[in-house]
Amino acid sequence: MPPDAYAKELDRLWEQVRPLYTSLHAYVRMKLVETYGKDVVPEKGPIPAHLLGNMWAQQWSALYPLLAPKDADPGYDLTKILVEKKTDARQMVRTGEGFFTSLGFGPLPKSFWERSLFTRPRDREVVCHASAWCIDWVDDLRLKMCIEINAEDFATVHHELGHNVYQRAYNRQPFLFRDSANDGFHEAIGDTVALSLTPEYLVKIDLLPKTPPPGKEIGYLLNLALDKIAFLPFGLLIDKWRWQAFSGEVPEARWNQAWWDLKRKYQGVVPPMARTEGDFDPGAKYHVASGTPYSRYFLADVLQFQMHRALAKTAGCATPIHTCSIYGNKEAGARLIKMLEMGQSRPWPDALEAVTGQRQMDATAILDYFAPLQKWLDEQTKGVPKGW
Ligand code: X8Z
Ligand code: ZN
Repeated sequence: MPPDAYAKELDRLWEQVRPLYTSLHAYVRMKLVETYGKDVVPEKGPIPAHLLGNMWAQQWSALYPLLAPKDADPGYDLTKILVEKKTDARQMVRTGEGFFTSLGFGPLPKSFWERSLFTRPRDREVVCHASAWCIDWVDDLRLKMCIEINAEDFATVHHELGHNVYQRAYNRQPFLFRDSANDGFHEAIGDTVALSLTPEYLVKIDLLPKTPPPGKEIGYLLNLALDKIAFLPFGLLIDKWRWQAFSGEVPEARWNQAWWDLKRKYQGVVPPMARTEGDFDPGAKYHVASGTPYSRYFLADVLQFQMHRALAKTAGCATPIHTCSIYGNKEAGARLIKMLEMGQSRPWPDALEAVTGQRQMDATAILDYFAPLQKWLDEQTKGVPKGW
């Protein structure tokens, strides 16, 4: 795909989901106005980024307790459950592994358990940003992550194991094909599986005593949207900024300004205090400092819902897709494994087709998934300004 067509493709997908993001933004802003007052949070303007509960304002689920619908909260807190059960880092990874083996993946090799880093070492500095490795390009799989016992890291463990199982699945391809179909695929696999960490699944693995009563889906969806929908414009703008900087379209003397211009335009957030070119705020993001491409995560956000929708169907799930879990379903697993084994040996539309039957990336699965939430958000924000 030529570079300009790629940029256009990202914009096309963003336009599909922008209305949902705008609704979520309006609801969050309304609640923040209630909490902090309109002198702090403008009723019609962008949200001060420091109020969103995340250093980069990229995922907002830390705000969930403040935003939770009174009558539709699922009534469980996965972080609390994990802590109360005295789960340790290794057990979090074992649980993640258990999901993948339930789909038909082989267990992780012994060397994985010996050579991975699961906790922050006390005696030295390490890069704690989670990453998954295949050191010998065959099966020396490793995870490097300073796992904390909470719901966010529980999902991240699945994200990372998605990389590891992909790496192993394509290890019989010729060397040059040992990578994902496109960048987005590598980032999407573990997240696709993590969309199956439903309350019903948590009951099955004894993390939750019983499923929440019916009618509590809005809280579940809102919590997830605060991560997955809030993330979309962030996932989009990092590379937009990088392309502007690297092409020279924006001179170095305006790099920080350009960063905040994009944050305002796409995310509708502003810095809490005046910034200057003496600040280099993009550099606070791991991927900018390390030179890791980022629109892959935007694509992954789209792809994971598209794949989840298709795999849930393969698994015969007939209820709304946010209630579907593919845990234990070998048919869905086989379909996924077949695609992973292709590695980069085929053009990515072939890989996408193998799982979803579609040759185009398509954000309508996000809209399907969050349809009940979209309706609820619109009711909550009736008469409340939207946009910034
Ligand atoms: O960097 C990651 C993974 C490792 S590939 C933990 N993610 C992005 C981030 O943290 O900014 C996952 C979600 C987005
Ligand atoms: Zn990743």
